[in-house]
Amino acid sequence: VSLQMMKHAWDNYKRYAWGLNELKPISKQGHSSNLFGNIQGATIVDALDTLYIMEMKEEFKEAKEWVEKNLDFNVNAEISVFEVNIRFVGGLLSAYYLSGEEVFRKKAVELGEKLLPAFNTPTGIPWALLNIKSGIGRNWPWASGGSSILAEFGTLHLEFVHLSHLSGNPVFAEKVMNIRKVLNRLDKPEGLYPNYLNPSSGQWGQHHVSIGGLGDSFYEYLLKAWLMSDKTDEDGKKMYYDAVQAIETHLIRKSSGGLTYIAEWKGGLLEHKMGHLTCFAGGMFALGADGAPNDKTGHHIELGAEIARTCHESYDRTRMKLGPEAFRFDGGVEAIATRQNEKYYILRPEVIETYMYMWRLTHDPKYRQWGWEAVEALEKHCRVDGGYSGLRDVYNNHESHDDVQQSFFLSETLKYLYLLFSEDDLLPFEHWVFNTEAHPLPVLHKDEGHKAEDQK
Ligand code: DMJ
Repeated sequence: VSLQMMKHAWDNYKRYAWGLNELKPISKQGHSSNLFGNIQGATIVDALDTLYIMEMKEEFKEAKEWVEKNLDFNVNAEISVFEVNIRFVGGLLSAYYLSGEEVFRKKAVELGEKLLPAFNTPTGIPWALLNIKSGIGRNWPWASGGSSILAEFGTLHLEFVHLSHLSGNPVFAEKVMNIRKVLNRLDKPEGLYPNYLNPSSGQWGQHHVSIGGLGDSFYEYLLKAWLMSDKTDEDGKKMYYDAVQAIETHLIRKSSGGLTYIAEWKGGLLEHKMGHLTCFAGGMFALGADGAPNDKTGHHIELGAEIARTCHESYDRTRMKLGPEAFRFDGGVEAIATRQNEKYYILRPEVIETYMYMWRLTHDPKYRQWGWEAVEALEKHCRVDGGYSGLRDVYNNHESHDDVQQSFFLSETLKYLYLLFSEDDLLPFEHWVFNTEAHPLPVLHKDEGHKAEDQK
């Protein structure tokens, strides 16, 4: 069924927004996000590997032809380094590793080179925003005292290691290893990583800590860097398990109704709120369980299962059976959004992502049932004639559509659903890690040198 969903999402993108970044499924036209500047075709590049995995051969071929003829990085555009890395570099790398088509390798390396000037800061911690023509970078004006964002500069590692691997140019890997070095030199409050770091002074900004937005994929990439290195990256391993220890001590709490959640930390005070984005952590804890120190494997699986259950509750306690952007555990509620501006659902993948990891790692059938509930809800409330749309309020009786079909719906949400209902030997975890946009990258096996490219 996720294949039929993919076809509906793709066909409508193709009909109404071909070559543009995203589709507006209600107004049936293109949607351009300033995250990608003038770079076009986000949905095409994000969807390449999903099309490949689902064996949608015609569509993959059309997408490849578009990339060959039209994907152009010689534009005057200010882009988000993080978004372009996870969607475009990640999408091109996966398309290359899966299909072996040289054009994807070439474009990935070309784009990687365009991103390098972002690292020209006193510390080497990259800027958030970069003009890829002039090479001038800056940070988000709203970020604490000119800081770079942990989840942005901390979510380049996997792709940059592969860029060095595929280009033979060590510069990419050097840039991300230097980020590690800067982080390792700093004192961490209570062992936690603040979301903000100033790239000029090398000092933390505000002491806000989150496993959701602004922090999330930094932690994910520590674990996955270790897994992708065939468990040779001991530094990544240590940083991951130390961070999880601090998160458990300071951020993870249980509600009076028995739901485990991950709160946000602001200078030592907890905000009892969990974002939809934070729900990815259930899958992360389970994926990292195998290497957990001090006999904690079972404990990390259990933690993953608890987070999955809480996030399922956040879906189940809505009218539309799709989860809100953020839910709270205070003021007499549990796993429910209380503020109007936190009640929306924008086709995000994190809860389904966690179901997929939990299913593969435990084979408890409830994860497939929960995934199926999400499919039914998406079909009922998000599917429209012109594609799939996000919702403004998941507690309402009537749908109010936001009119955006996010590119991550095709790269992540539908891919994770497909994997949830596939056999374990499709992209097995021993050989592949998924970047934070669900683009699979091969594990670089110790003894096999450059043979990793051949793994399908
Ligand atoms: C995606 O771009 C990635 O999953 C990212 O890590 C977080 N935000 C979206 C999906 O919600």
